[in-house]
Amino acid sequence: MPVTKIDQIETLILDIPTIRGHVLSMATMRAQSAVLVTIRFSDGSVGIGEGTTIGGLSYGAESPESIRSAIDTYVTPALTGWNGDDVNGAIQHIDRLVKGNRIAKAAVEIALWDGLGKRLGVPVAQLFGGAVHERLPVAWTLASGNSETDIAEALEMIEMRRHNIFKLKIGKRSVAEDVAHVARIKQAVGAAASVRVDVNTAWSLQDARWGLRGLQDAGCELVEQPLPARYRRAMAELTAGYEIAVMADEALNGPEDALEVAKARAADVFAVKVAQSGGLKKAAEVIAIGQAAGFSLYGGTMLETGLGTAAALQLFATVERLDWGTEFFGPLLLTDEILAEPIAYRDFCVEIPKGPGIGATLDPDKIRFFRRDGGRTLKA
Ligand code: MUC
Ligand code: MG
Repeated sequence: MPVTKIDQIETLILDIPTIRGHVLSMATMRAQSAVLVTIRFSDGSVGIGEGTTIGGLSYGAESPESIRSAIDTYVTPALTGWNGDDVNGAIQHIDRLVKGNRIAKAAVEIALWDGLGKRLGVPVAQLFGGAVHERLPVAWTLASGNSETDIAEALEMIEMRRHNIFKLKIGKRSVAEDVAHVARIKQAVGAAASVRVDVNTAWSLQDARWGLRGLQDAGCELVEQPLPARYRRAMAELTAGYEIAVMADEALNGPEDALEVAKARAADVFAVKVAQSGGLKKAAEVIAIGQAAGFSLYGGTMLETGLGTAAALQLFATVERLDWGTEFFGPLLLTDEILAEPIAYRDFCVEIPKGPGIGATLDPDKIRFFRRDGGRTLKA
């Protein structure tokens, strides 16, 4: 049988507005910019992938523009002509040539798995040993910047049976104001919902000591990345010092970080993100390290569109225990859907897409409309 080669790797940036301002400690998002990767193989098959970050360069070292440029300038020339079925070989080859740039690598790797799954006629979950879940619990992030708006949004989500896990974005205001905001929301939703917070590294250790005490008294169950990513000892102090669960997010950039966080006991929970890990394979390694070290797991998002969300769902469907559920709500934060068939959300869960590859098909009109370098002709 002839080898199926990688013929072409195309990238483009999509800018899709969010349904409301998404107020985070380091940026307010009004749109999400996703790098869409399309790989064309010599047998005519096609794989798609996505790389996103949050708030330009305010979240991490990669931006939509750098993701696209890393792929076009360095990854594409190295992979053109490579055996498309040799996903592991391709990942290892790129790892030798390109340092860092995990989101760029993840976007390409997802497209490789998607192409392979489609050629074999199986979902990507099958390539990772098979799905053990058909649906997963899914959180929603309350980040309007206003307590009353957040409460109304939360109550509506519970009523719709769409979400009963809420992650509140804090860290922009004073610790006392943030704790009061969280307490009001927890009081409004009561036992009907789990309330957690994400500080996105905004606190000092001193802030965090007051913050964690106040949050746990308010009934908040978990605090995500209160301190900067490199403060492992301080994160370990918080983890050991309070009942509220501490989750690592920005601290986890791939398996090597996972090992260091595990050794330092610098969290109770791993927020595992496909993009931040460097792809599905590396995310599976982060998961394995977390499991082996006795950490709880959570499926994290970089607010991907339906495409990246479908890819993440393929992997997380194979994970036995996700004690803290997932936050794969990215497509719901956007004003428009780019998949021909949207991912389904019901009964507080997200459903794992079926079909070969990552189980996602793009709507070409929407891609034309939202692409940065053209389009905008679609009549809604
Ligand atoms: C983050 O830091 O976890 C995930 C959900 C959300 O609202 O923002 C992201 C980023
Ligand atoms: Mg986070």
